[in-house]
Order: sequence, then C-alpha cells, then structure tokens
Amino acid sequence: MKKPTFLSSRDAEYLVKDAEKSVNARRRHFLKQGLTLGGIMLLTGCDLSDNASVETALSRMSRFNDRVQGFLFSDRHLAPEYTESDITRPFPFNAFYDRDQIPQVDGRDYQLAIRGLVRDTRSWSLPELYRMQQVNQITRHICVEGWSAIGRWGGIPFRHFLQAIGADTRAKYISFRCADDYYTSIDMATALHPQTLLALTWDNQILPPEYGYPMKLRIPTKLGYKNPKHIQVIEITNRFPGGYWEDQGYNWFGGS
Ligand SMILES: Nc1nc2c(c(=O)[nH]1)N[C@H]1C(S)=C(S)[C@@H](COP(=O)(O)O)O[C@H]1N2
Ligand SMILES: [Mo]
Repeated sequence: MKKPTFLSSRDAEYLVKDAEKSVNARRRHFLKQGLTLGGIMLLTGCDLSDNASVETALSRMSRFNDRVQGFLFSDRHLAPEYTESDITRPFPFNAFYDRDQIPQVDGRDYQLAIRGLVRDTRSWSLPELYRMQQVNQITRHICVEGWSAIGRWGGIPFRHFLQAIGADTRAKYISFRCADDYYTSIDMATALHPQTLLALTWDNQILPPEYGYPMKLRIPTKLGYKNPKHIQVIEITNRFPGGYWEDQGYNWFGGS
C-alpha cells in the first residue's frame, strides 16, 4: 500500500469549490450538509484554520473513490449479500507486509482483552467465543488499492458481543489493536450494524492465519482497511482512536 500524497498549496475556498465539482450525485447526497468548511472539518477531523490543514483535509477526502462510495452508500441500508457460487477463489491476502510476516497467533493461550467503557472487562478465550451463537454471511470486501472480492465469513454479530460485555452504547468509538501492530477504529453505529461480525471463520473453516486468525471484524459496509484482522484488544472509548492507514491520510469513516 502506498502512503497518500498531498495536494499542492492553494487557497481554501478555491480548493473547496474544486472538490465540490468532482463529487458525483450520490456522494453529494451523502454530503448534503454541504461541502462547507465546517462540513469538511467534521468529516476529516482537520482544523481548517491554515493552508496545510486544508490540504490535509482535501487529501483525506480525495481518498474516497467515487465508484466505491456509490456502492457502499447504496440506498438500501444493508450491504448486498451473495451466493456460494459468487465466492472469489482464491481469496486475496492483503496486509501492510508480505505473507512471510503473517502473525502466528497461538490459539491455546489466546485471550481477547476488553477495555474502556464496559460493565465487564474480563478477557475471552477462544472456546468461550466459539460457544456464542454464530451467523454466516457472503459479502464483498473492497480494498482502496483497487480490488474487491466476495467471501464468506461466520461469527458473532458484533452487537451481541457488545451486549455480552455490557458495552456503553452511548460511547462514540470502538478501537481495535491487532497482533501485527495494526489498529483501527469505528463509530458506535457501525459497531451495532446488523451485518457487522466478530468473524471467527472464513469459508466455513476456522479463520486461516492470512485472513486474520483467530478473529477479525468483518464490516461489509466499510472499506477493507476498516476490517481489522488478528484482533487482540477491543476498547470502547470517547477518545478518537484513529487507525494505521487513517493516521496517514485515509478517510476515517471509510464507508457508509
Ligand atoms: N491486522 C491487520 N488487519 C488488516 C490489515 C493489516 O495489515 N493488518 N490490512 C487491512 C486491509 S488494507 C485489507 S484490504 C484487509 C485484507 O484482508 P484479507 O487479507 O482477508 O483480504 O485487511 C485489513 N485489516
Ligand atoms: Mo485494503
């Protein structure tokens, strides 16, 4: 994956107008609050009081691929689901490193740590997680690097897991820390979305190492980088947690 490049220096108002011209109708609908300076500040988390921040903000917005946005921001609230014969084989592997560096997590002493605004911060072993009620879904994974693939994931609806730990659902963010030093975070609405899954299987087998053993968060309404693999720590928090790619300029929202 490449790091984002930043735009050249220009006047704030002019850049905003320019950006506005390049957005498609659907995205304009999403941004119907307007591509105002205030809106951009909210969307990107950038303070627009100086030119450098304006460039960063617009660069973050330009990370959006309009076609992908059109797909993710479908009028239906749910991401499309597919059938067995649609599954992409072989399913692609992607990470910020090569295959030979895939973390080898030992499931026997694995513990999922829970932190932050929850009633119960006790850790979870894999057998405990496997005993919770599981569902299956076949959905499309979209990576900003320009590929997409359909796969089948099974696991615990994340909202059920949040219930089980007594998460404060008024909190703003859920952050994820992974065995490979990757990290990302999502908003509470996405965490509670019915298709967001704490995935323990891929294609009806225990999640293979390359796809995130022992567990990943599968969010079909979000781009690939918002789907953390090899999760070790889940934290419920009101402090904005950012993410590995997000902190380098990728859009934090990254989906619908
Ligand atoms: N822990 C971890 N999770 C991660 C990544 C990573 O490098 N490490 N890469 C992200 C990106 S950019 C993509 S596209 C998907 C790739 O998932 P896959 O290997 O199952 O296709 O994982 C996401 N989650
Ligand atoms: Mo990705």
